[in-house]
Amino acid sequence: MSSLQLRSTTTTPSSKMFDSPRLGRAKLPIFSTISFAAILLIIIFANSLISNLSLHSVAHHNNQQQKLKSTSTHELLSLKEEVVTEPHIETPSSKKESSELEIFKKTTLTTQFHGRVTEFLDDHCRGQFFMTWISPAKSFGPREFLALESLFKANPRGCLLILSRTMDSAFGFRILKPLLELGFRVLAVRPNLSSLFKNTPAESWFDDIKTGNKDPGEIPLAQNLSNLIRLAVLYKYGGVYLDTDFIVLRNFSVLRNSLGAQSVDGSGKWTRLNNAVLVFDKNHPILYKFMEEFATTFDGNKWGHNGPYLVSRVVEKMETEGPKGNFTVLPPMAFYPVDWIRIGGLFEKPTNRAHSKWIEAKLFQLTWASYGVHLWNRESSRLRIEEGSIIGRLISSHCVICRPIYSS
Ligand SMILES: *[C@@H]1O[C@H](CO)[C@@H](O)[C@H](O)[C@H]1NC(C)=O
Ligand SMILES: *[C@@H]1O[C@H](CO)[C@@H](O)[C@H](O)[C@H]1NC(C)=O
Ligand SMILES: *[C@@H]1O[C@H](CO)[C@@H](O)[C@H](O)[C@H]1NC(C)=O
Ligand SMILES: CC(=O)N[C@H]1CO[C@H](CO)[C@@H](O)[C@@H]1O
Repeated sequence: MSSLQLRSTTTTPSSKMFDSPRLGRAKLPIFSTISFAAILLIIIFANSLISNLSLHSVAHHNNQQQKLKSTSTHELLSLKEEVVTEPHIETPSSKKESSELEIFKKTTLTTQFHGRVTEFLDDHCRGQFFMTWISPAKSFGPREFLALESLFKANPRGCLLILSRTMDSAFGFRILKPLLELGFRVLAVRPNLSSLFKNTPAESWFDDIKTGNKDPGEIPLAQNLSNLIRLAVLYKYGGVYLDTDFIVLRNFSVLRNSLGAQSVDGSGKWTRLNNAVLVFDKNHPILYKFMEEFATTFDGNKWGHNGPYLVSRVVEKMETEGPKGNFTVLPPMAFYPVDWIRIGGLFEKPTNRAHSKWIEAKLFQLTWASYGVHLWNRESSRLRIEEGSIIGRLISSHCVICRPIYSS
């Protein structure tokens, strides 16, 4: 109960709108009791999280914490949310053009792809991290850079490979250079999709798209490719995939073969998984299944169909077939501690005492119980980071270069 009440002091209009009336604003006098209870709960929770329990066992201890809102509201709202993390995408305007897309072009860089990746991911990497970037390099802004900083703050020995045609350029190099100068290992690589998808279920799907046999749909192909590339790159090389709107708060070395739920029902059973964070060993069978599902059910016109819905579909199927698969579904607290609807609240400066206390408690909770925070870029990219806000404070304590953020 405690963390529910804790949430209710959020001041975003949108969250008020969706809170149930019985959760109305918390009153000041009860607040310290609540904070105390919350802290206890969080400590218990953090411990169970750290010991890497499955969603079910964690939820068993904490299911009262997870009652967010009714499933029907959720279903209604989730339609809007499963959108893009990357704006400004080049759109193929017709089928004919698809074979001429930049992303299919052969260049010296694409032919060197596999060699560059294996050379970069050497024995000195304490973790292999991957991101994709499909927008122009000039759109890789301060927010995305903060995601990189937070990754290296908590995982200084990690190696980050950004699969991107646009960032694998002189311009992209200039963006990443400050991190390289500090000794962090990051490289943007233009992918060779044929070699990435070779000997996977994605191979024939990709051939069809390339030759124009399959309609890529109205929604930009590149976005859907990003959903597939993350699966293929983990399948081929193994490691951690992260969206560029994910602020890392913890060292990922304890995680293996895991993905996260973004929502759970009253009993603690997940209702939607997300693919913004994926941690898998090379050749993990579930990645193969994800790609198989992608290739057989691809629908370029349905929001989320090849992304978050896809991983949810496959995992659900596997769970109904019985316990197997050797992977862990982590509770929302792990990667998606804040619902996309409420994400705005994290960007707001404290407005009164109750709000300040709520911010402290939330920061404490995030710091101890979450591996990171997905920022739902679609909802939050235009929000200003206010001074003293949760995001502002998290970023100041999880940066490595630490440029001023309150203007960005
Ligand atoms: C991708 O790599 C393969 C070798 O692995 C090479 O034969 C092919 O030409 C490359 N394709 C592109 C587009 O560079
Ligand atoms: C994670 O933390 C451990 C222990 O502090 C450290 O040895 C390891 O290098 C860290 N991982 C990364 C990727 O930096
Ligand atoms: C299951 O995954 C764990 C790591 O998450 C690994 O240590 C173990 O060997 C795997 N077991 C099987 C049967 O693949
Ligand atoms: C069929 C399908 O999943 N299309 C997707 C293309 O990419 C966007 C962005 O990720 C998705 O929202 C669409 O659903």
